Amino acid sequence: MHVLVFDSGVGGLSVLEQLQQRNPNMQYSYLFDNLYFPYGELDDQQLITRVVELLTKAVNKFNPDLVVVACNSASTLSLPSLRETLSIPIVGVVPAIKSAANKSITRHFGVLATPGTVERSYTEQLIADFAKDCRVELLGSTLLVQLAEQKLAGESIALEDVKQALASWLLFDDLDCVVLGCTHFPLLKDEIQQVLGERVCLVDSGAAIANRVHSLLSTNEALNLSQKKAEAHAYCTMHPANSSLLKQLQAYQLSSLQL
Ligand code: DGN
Repeated sequence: MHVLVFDSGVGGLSVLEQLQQRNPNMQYSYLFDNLYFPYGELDDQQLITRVVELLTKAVNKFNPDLVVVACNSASTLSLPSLRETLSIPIVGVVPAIKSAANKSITRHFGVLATPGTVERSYTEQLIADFAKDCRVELLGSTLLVQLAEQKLAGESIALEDVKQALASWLLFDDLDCVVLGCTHFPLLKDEIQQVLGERVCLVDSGAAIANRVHSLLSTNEALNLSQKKAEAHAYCTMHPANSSLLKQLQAYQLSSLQL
């Protein structure tokens, strides 16, 4: 079984890690579209066109059994077009609002995502469907996405910058849950927790996605018979200029693709 995991940057590696833990016998390819990064700032039509075109070409090239769109910004917009165009299962990653609504005791929680994701009607609908009785704070931050990329590249990041990004939430004393609605943000879990304090529970979609992929693919006998842990290979759409990032990605034998 071959799973193609896709994001605009390296944030989706947080999802890949959960997938590998839950489904160790699958083969993974990780594709990130750094040529168009960051997705959180593209306009809607641009983003749909780019994601559908790129994933159509990638599916033709890699022939995966399933695609995980490990990007909330892309998933909240392009899943219907992707499912219309591609004939294999597409699993999207969207903000874990239902899970936060189930967990929040104060009925006051936050959704931390990219500026694109917090403005989407998809997110509004998730709140209407699952968190009608909650007060929900929405915060879109490109700074946090950049800090996560920096951290993954092995560069040091200032806690003060994380604090600045979350400043408006520090005024709330009853916020008890925060949805990490961008796959970059689990990479900053420790810093976000430190700034918001231990009373705030951080919720992401990684484990739920890993379970979903397991239930979609585990009916296949090949998966159950295979014992070998497959490696993950990473592909990008533009050779990264950042040498520390390249070093961090060495384990994935990164190569750039002309798709
Ligand atoms: N990791 C992406 C997400 O989950 O929305 C966003 C990264 C970006 O392109 N800004």
